[in-house]
Amino acid sequence: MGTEIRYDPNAPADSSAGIFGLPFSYEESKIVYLPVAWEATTSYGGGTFHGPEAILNASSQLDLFDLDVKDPYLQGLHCLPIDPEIKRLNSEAKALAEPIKDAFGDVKDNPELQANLKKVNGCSAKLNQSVYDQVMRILQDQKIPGLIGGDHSIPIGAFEAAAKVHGSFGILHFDAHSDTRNAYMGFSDSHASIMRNAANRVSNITKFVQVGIRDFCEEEYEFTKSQGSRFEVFYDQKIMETKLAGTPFSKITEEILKDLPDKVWVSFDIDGLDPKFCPHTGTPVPGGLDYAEAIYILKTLARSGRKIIGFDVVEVAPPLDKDGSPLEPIQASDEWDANVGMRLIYKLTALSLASNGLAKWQG
Ligand SMILES: [Mn+2]
Repeated sequence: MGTEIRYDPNAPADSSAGIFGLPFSYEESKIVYLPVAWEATTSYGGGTFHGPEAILNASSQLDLFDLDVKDPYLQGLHCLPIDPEIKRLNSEAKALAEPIKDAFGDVKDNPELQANLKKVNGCSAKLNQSVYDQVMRILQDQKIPGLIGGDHSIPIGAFEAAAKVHGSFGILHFDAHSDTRNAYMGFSDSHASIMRNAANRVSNITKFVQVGIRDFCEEEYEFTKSQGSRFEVFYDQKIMETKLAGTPFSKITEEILKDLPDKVWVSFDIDGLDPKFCPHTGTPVPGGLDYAEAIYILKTLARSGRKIIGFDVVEVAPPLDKDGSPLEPIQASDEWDANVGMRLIYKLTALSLASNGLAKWQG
């Protein structure tokens, strides 16, 4: 078992190497990341299109030693290239979506906008198919997929592939937003609809546990309630009130995890965290989890005997200049969002491997 390694983790990273400065090929790797540069339907701030590239650039700064899991990188970590065709499709869809967003999705008396909307939804369908195909290949090759967004619309194809390969599973969803809107602004695959689409399209997802939710509309509140025990929402306000009243966070974590099934996909919208960890994300909301709290929940999940079958980290966005290009990181703060994102991805990687028995726990 394991890849024969000729790699010195104590040496500074070679910046020409792959993610986290590592040299592994697809074939040599147990974890394969799929970067998805996509923000066609984002409604507020842009920038998450540049998330994958920013995260890859920041990732060479990481020290590979992990206090929880022994040498996670020894199992091979490989990032697929950012697909130029998806970038092109994103630009096309974004340009078509712009006037629809300007009209707040009101297209009913405007045949031109209706045609645009149809095309945008067609672009999303192509993206979904591409993600499905690539995640299917990763899963069939018995590797664990990790998606790097991009906006939160990107993992639907991955959920569908996971459902085919794994059968039933649950989603542990970190987010400030419920993401259960019905085709927000008419977009069938809005980032604000991902969990509703997952619920409607993927019957094998038997449980949704949502954590950190603090920005949602009545329609979403009613939708999640209408799903009965399939949806369990841990609103940020409830978590914080319970914590402030003196309940230990370990107890809160136990509550969050207790009804998840054996197989779990982690869908992590970075804005589930306190915005101090993601100041440039598209739709920041005050409140949210501390980084250490999120990691504690994930570690407890991985330690519980459940398997993490895959994950996505989405909505990470670097700061942009006036023309919408990412700033050259001239100071550490320019890289902060990507720095947090890549560390979260590495921790999810380590915990996924350990939860599947592919890496050992430390001590
Ligand atoms: Mn989201």
